[in-house]
Amino acid sequence: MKTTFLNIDLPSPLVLASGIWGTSASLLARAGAAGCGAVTAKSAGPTPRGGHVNPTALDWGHGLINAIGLPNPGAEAEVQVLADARERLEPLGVKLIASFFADTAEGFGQVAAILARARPHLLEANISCPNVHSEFGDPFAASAGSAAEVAAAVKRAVPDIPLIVKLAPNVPNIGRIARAVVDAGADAICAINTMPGMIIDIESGQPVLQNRSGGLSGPAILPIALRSVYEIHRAVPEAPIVGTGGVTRGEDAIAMLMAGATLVGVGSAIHYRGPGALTLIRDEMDAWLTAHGYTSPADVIGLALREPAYDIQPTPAPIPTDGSR
Ligand code: RRO
Repeated sequence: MKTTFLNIDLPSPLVLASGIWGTSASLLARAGAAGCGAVTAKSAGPTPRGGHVNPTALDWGHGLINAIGLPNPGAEAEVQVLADARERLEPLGVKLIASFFADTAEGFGQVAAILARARPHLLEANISCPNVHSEFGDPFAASAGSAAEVAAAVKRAVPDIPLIVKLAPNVPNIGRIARAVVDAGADAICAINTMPGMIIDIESGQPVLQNRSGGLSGPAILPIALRSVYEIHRAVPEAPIVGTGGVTRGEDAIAMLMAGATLVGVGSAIHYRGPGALTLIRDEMDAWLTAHGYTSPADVIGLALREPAYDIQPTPAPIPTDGSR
C-alpha cells in the first residue's frame, strides 16, 4: 500500500481529512497509527476562534451536516500542536499536513509562514469552508481568480513546502479552478470540501444547525466527489489529487483512485465505522487490489478516464408492434 505523493513516500494512500480528529497532537498520532499515510490537522487561522454555537453537527440519515465554524487556537498556538504531532508521527513514517485559512490572500501567506515553523511535510490551504459566508463572504474557492491569488500568495510566503489547495464542489467548472490554482503555483489539489446544505426540523419549522446551513459529508456526497476528482484530473493531469468526500469503504477509495486521485481522504467514515475505520478501509483496499491482480494503488489511478475497451452502445429497446406506443 506504499504510495508516493509529490516525491514524498507514504505508507498508505489514505489521508485523515481535515476537521476530523485533527485538533490535537495525540489525536493526529492516533489516526497515524490507524492506517493513514498522512494526517491533516484542523484548519488554523490568524487568531483564535471559538467557532459556531451548538447544534453544530448532525447525522441526518444519509450523511452528516456540520457548521463547526472554524474553531482553532490561532496560528501561533497551532505551531506547537503541529510540532508535537510531527514528532509523534515520525517513527510511523506518516506525514503531517497543516491546514489553514485566512480572510485575505495575503493573510493565507502570513498564516502559512507561521505554521511553516513546525515544518509540516505539506501545507493545505482551505479556501472552501462553506460555513463562514456571513463573516467572510464567498469562499476563495468560488472563482478561479480568487483561488489563484491565494495559491500565489502562499507560494510567495513559503516556497519550500509543497502546497495543496482544497477546492469546493459547488462551482460550475471545478477543472477550470484547479487549472488556475496550479498555474499560480499550487503543487496539488484536495477535492472536495463539504457540500453546502440545510436540514429543517419540521416541528419547529427551523433549520437544525444554529448556523442554519452547513456542509454535507458522508456517503451522500461520494458521487459528487468522484465527479469533481475526475474533472480535475482531466483538466490538470500533472497535479496529484487528494480525493476526499464520502469514502466509507475500501471500494469507495478504489473508485476515488480510478477517478484520478493519488491519495484518498477519509473523514466522516470515522463516525460511521468507529476509530478502526481507517484500518478497515486500508485493508479492504489492499484485499480488492490483490484479488484483482494489482500490486499497488498507483496501478488503478485514473482508470475511469480511459476510453472503454468494450462496446458500450446501448441495445435499443424493441419497438412494440401491438400499437401500445
Ligand atoms: O469548521 C467548519 O465548520 C468546517 C470547515 Br473549516 C470546513 O472546511 N469544512 C466544513 O465542512 N466545516
